[in-house]
Amino acid sequence: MTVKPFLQLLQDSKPPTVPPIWLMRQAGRYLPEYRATRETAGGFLNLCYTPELAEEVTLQPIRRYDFDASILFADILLIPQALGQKLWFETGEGPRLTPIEKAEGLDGSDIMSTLGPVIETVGRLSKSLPAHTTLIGFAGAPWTVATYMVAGRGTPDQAPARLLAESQPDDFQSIIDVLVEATIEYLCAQLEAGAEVVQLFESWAGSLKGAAFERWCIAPVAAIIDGLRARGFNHPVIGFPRAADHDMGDYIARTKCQILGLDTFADRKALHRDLPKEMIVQGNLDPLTLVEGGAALDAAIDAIFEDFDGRRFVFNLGHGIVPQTPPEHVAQLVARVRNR
Ligand code: 1CP
Repeated sequence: MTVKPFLQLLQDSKPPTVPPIWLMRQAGRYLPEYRATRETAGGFLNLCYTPELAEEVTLQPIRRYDFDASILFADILLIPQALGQKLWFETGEGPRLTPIEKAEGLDGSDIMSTLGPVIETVGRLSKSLPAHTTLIGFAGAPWTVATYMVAGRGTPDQAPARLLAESQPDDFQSIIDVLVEATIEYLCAQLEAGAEVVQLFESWAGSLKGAAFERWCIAPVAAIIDGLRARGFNHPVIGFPRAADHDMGDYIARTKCQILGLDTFADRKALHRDLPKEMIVQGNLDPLTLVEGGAALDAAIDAIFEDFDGRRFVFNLGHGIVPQTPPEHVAQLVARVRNR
């Protein structure tokens, strides 16, 4: 049996000398081969929904860097589209959706007819990945996905969703409930097709505090993880509540995620001191330090090893790779992590 370093980390009680490494957005525009395949696909959504091309772009960073984990190529906004909301990508501007204020009009009865090709991509990857590479599936966490559904686009402060959640909590809850059910179904299908771990991306956790954080971030993620367990899927889950340092203890206690993703600005020393010592963390190199490269990159990598000394961790960035990242800096990073 080939050892998969990523899954092995979860089995062992002590940290390995070399931690498993993968990077958020490891497939993407910083790679010339990604840009070429995206061109062939004729747009980002076509790329997501064409299994052989989505498989190809997922494999590209694995061929270059031999990461320990591979993340399915798709997007968190495919679920709203599968629920019937109109989704398109404006060139150079990011996603656009027709904004909604309640669940009326969303139809969760047949999401797999839209998401089927993504599941086919997972099945292909589970056969084509190297034997030591772990396949990570994913979905957006409901709050983050809802911020896009309500605003119809990415927003700096998530104001439309926050306002709706405050002023019409029942309507907002109805959207979250539909998302929880759809996400359970989608993740179960990914796991059934061969994903070995799933990550829930809560990119906008930082815009909620206190009771709102409990209700809209923690409770839906806990319901999704419970839902997976109730259906017999006991796979590890990575929770990534970005910019929610203040509430990490509650988040891990209530969601029971196995790995906690830390964003770029997370206070590593404080978290290492305060989190249960068996909790596995993932992160949190600044993506801009990866753009910089050189001695600054080496020093930042070493600081992560020092700060997490004695704890099991997965080496990753604190957020996704940015398009201007020189591919050779990623090679430098992987070599440094593996050969320190
Ligand atoms: O090629 C292109 O021009 C599209 C750029 C792109 C890519 C490469 C988008 C549009 N999505 C993706 C892929 C993607 N998105 C993955 C694939 C796997 C990998 O990591 O390699 C994943 C996991 C995501 C997740 C995602 N999509 C998140 C959560 C993580 C994060 O970055 O915070 C979010 C918020 C999205 C929405 C989205 N999709 C794309 C963009 C540009 C955005 C952000 C929009 C915004 O807020 O302005």
